[in-house]
Amino acid sequence: VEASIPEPQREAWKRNQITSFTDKDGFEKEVVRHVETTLARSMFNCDEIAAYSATSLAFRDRLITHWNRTQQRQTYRDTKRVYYLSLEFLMGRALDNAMLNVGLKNVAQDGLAELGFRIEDVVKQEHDAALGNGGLGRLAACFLDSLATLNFPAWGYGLRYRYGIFKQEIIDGYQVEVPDYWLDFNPWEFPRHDVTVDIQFFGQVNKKTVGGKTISVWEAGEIVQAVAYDVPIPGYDTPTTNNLRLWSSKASGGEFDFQKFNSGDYESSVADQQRAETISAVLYPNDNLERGKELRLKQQYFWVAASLYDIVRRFKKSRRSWNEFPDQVAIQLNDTHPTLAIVELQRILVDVEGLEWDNAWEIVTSTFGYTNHTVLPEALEKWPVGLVQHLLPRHLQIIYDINLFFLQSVEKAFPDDRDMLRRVSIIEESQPKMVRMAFLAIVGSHKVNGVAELHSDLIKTTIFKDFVEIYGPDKFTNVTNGITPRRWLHQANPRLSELIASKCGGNDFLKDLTILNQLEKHVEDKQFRKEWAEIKYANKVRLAKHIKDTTGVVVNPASLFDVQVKRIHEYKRQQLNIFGVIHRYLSLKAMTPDQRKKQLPRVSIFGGKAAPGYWMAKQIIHLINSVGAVVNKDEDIGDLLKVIFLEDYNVSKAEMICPASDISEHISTAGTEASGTSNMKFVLNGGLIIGTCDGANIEITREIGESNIFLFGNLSEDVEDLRHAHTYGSHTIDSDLDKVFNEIEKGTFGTPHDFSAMIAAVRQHGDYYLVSDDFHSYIETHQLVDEAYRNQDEWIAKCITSVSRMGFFTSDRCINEYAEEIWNVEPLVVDRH
Ligand code: BZD
Repeated sequence: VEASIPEPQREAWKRNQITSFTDKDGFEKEVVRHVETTLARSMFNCDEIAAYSATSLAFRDRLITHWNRTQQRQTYRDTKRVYYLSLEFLMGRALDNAMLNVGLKNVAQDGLAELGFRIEDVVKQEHDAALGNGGLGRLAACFLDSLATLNFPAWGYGLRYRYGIFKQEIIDGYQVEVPDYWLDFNPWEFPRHDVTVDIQFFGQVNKKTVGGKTISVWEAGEIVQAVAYDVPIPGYDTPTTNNLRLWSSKASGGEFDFQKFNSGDYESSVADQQRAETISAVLYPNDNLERGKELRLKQQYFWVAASLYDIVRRFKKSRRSWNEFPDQVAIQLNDTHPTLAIVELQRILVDVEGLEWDNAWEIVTSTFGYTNHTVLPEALEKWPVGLVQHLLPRHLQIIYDINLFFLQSVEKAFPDDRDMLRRVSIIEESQPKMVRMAFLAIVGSHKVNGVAELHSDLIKTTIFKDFVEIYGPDKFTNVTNGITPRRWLHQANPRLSELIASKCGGNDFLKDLTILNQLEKHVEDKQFRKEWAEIKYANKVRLAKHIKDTTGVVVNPASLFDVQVKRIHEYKRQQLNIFGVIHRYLSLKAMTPDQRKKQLPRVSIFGGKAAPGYWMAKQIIHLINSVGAVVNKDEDIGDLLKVIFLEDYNVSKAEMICPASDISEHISTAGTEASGTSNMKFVLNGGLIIGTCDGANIEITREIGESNIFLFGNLSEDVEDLRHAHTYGSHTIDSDLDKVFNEIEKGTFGTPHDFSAMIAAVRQHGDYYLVSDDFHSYIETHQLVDEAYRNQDEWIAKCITSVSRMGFFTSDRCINEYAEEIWNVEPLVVDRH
């Protein structure tokens, strides 16, 4: 059925075009209408949740209009589009962001006040959309914001998990995971029951001859339906509203298998339905660890196949030749999770569209770009050949052919290096054989990038060294990560944003972050410094209240707030931090009351989730809480030291925590943290950082100046030798760290046995993360932090100077680099009406 309205009837549509509200009265009308009709409630029955729902629906209506127009414009102009494929989008809350991006937060604030609500309370009703683990997922969310703000015709593609990352509860000092069922009421998604794709699994491959040509036909063993759910992504201060399309799985052929149903097998038809829905049921909660689960591979293929079908369907509408595909389509792979897209596109072009292999392969490699986010070997994705064969028989054949042609070309170029073939083969000849997804991603893409300079250099000299020889250095590039200043400054820290605007000629800095450099000429301005300090203090008061409400511990906002919030991982070294805290505690205990009076009060704040199966990470959480339990009630210590573990760290908590930090910790073993992005968030919010020479810390130092950051520890080029020495030489533990261990073993922080593995990792098992090597320098650097903080005036000056030099770290700059160097796409200029 033709869905387009014929010309004569279109007049009526145009006459009735929806106009969205632009002022307070219009907004209030919409809220009341939604409360009374959509929600079927009234002023006698309207709580904050209802106010949140109605406000969201009012803004959602507004977004839809812009969203539809954006899609029409992009279809009409038909220029090259970018597709960002990510298994994770860690979006956080949408309402506040929508209000700010649309520029009507003040209108909503006034309107809600008249209707009897405080906007801050209303905004807090929203459940975070937590479809991600950490940095990788949040980066994808920042990128969507920048793509829309910069008017790029771009789509995000992901999975609509029924359960996002688990909620963390701390019970008796231990992490307990609780399912995150977030879809109860989600006004920000639109089910597209008409946009579905049948996805097949298992089965076998048959050869068929059609018109003298032999083609492979993949006969399905199982079919699952993908249903699209669309989420509007508003740009800041532009009508461009892009689309994030998330796929949800259900059994194909409707609610039930009617044959089974009619034959009386009702239970098994329901079971089939549930099995299909399992695919998009839950986000895997591991970050930087791959566990090779079949369901994970099913998720990957399900999402990739649905997305490619959609992309190809859109391309085909314009009736261009296949060779134009890379001129119309750029697909970015967020890590190796979507690497099967390379194989799937080759399959579509060869098996379905009948292109020759070489022609198809040229199109495929020109289309894809691959971003690597880690060098940790345990995080590099590999799938057993047998599993791929079983689940995706045709894809395995194609992978073998890709590998064959690739290895042939390598052999030709490096005839004397037999070992090279073994090293670079996409198939690892292990027991069992494995498909190396990163290698497949490199071979199938035209550009590979790392996410910070050091990291991009490291991948070129370590894990991908051979590929640099094979393809030359130009295929490998760096795009240093960035963050969106809209969410991470304007939304998270409205008072600081306003103060900055008052010195930078208005809000333009939110679209061109280099304008922050205008702050520098005000550094000496006493009044400005005072206001700056007041805002920081107010943000600390807000966090102190949250700490009191959630943990019962009272902290003094005048203390130095020292924050480490991120996923718990040995390489991120929260253990180094807590050992340092114990060292501080022991030093304070050893002082006379008079000496103590001269010490600077400090609050050590931790937060972050451990993967449910990561035992050591859970022990670290337990130690932090055990230390807190002792220190926080020690009357000798009082305000001088408090140790806090904040439960359930997530995006919305980060928005409260970042603005409240004086110093934050980014202390990974050198060479392990690809970039880090919270380091940028903290500095942008007027906090200083203590860090190792790792990831983006290095570029942050270059931008803000060495005197504005506290760097410590060994360098990445020394790591290998140190590790070697630990294992093969004599390994002596730092004497201060040894005292810390002895105290733990005395039972000061509870049953010593609970922490024996953490200590053994350093003392007996080679101290892989160099905790002992860096301990002394870490402690010394914290003393420098204390000294620097005593001079508040200078401290504030450092903070202001740092913020003024953070312009580089906007995700807008990143997206422009990707657009120019990898995607070759241009923004679609829009007029505002
Ligand atoms: O990606 C992170 C890196 O560890 C950070 O250094 C970097 O800043 C960000 C963004 O580039 N990687 C992840 O967050 N990785 C994962 O969450 C992940 C998830 C599933 C599987 C493997 C890794």
